[in-house]
Amino acid sequence: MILHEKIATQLPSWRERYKTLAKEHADVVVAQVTVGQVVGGMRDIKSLVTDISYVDPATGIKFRGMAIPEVLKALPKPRGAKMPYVGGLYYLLMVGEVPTKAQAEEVEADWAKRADVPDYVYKMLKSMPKETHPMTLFSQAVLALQNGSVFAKKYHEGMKKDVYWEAALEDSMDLTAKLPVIAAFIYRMKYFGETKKPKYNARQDYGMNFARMMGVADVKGYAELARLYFILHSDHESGNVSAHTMHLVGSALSDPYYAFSASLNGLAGPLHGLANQECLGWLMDVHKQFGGVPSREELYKFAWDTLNSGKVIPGYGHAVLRVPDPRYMAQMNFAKARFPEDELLRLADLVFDVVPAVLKEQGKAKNPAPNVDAISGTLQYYYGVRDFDFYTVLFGVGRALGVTPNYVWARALGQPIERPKSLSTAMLEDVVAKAAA
Ligand code: CMX
Repeated sequence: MILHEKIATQLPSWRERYKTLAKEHADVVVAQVTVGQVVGGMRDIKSLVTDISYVDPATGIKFRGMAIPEVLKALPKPRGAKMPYVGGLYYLLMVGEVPTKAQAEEVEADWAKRADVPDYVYKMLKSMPKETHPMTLFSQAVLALQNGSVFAKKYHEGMKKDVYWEAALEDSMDLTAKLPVIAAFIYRMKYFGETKKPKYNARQDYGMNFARMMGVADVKGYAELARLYFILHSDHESGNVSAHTMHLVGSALSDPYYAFSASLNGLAGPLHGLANQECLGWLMDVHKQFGGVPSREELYKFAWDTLNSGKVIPGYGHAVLRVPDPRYMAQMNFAKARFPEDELLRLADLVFDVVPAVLKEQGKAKNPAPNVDAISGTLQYYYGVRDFDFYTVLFGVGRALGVTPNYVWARALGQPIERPKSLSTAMLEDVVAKAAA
């Protein structure tokens, strides 16, 4: 397998660098930790290592050192497509190099061979109550696949530590190959009552397969969006809930299925992956209230009304970023190039014009600019995927592409089990008293 060969070649030098840090520089101080950070969700504490992606507050996410526009330009594309092969992005994240077209196609071909989902998984999904949330179904399906984990099997057979990553890579390829099939099945079953097994076509790429299996009207257009969406949602450093959960659970040597199912459960939370449906909901509220796109003045007032009622304006602000999220910009550019006249898109664009000024006036948000969620639902809606509660499943398919390379490299570098230290409230008060003395 091409990813295996590449990682195997790079591994000795990475292991050497990692070992040097751990053995020779273990006592070097990285940063101070404040009481605010301890009681504030460990915000910004520099305590994770990843070389897959980095969020730069001033420029946004970088995948293996490359900004979003660079990634979209440099990665090879299927014939006739403007958006890159998802397999090319996976190659980039796994090995840190831009693949040739042949290399990206090799990953895609490997996925096609692994995309078959066992019957018992479909049976299990079909037996769940109708009102089950699609994220519950998605996470359950991933957990059900754990039965086939190469990592778990080899671990119990006594696999040596220095080859953990090989089994992790096998599981990661199997898992990411099956996710679009499972997601599309859940979509057709839940919202259309169809339970036919989706068929992955080896002659089509990941994005096209997903679009076709989803049964949308404009398969070609939606395939382009799927490629973009999965790439943009893949990775965002390791501290966010879904990525960190994958890392934490994986650090116990739970296999990639166990770890990713847990990661999805975190993604399902309203403060994480669920935000995109709230953003579209807010836009729809505006649309409904004014019977279309309002004037600037009307929108200005509506935004203030939202703030005055004690709510946040969804899709705006960010914990780390201090500029418009490049993932937002990439999706906005995509939509403007394809359906500039769409009413919801025009509304989203007006919001981009008006809301940052309102948030600045209010003076609370550190970043009044839009984040990725401000627009992603609008694009899905345009292509007919209108069941809001499904959007987090889409996010989950994309997120797997980032968290599995992190899992593979964590095993390759022998990253240990996570075990931060807890303090009691009294101990923390004691720290404060001593600092004041
Ligand atoms: N509307 C209204 N108020 C906002 C705001 C917004 N969009 N964004 C931030 N604020 C407020 C915060 O609620 C906070 O108020 P308090 O001091 O009263 O608690 C203040 O501004 C300072 O917050 P911050 O430091 O700028 O932002 P945080 O790091 O605490 O939170 C985030 C970041 C994204 C949760 C926040 O901006 C928010 O709630 N945005 C709206 C929801 C949203 O879009 N979520 C999707 C996030 C996507 C992602 O993480 O990738």
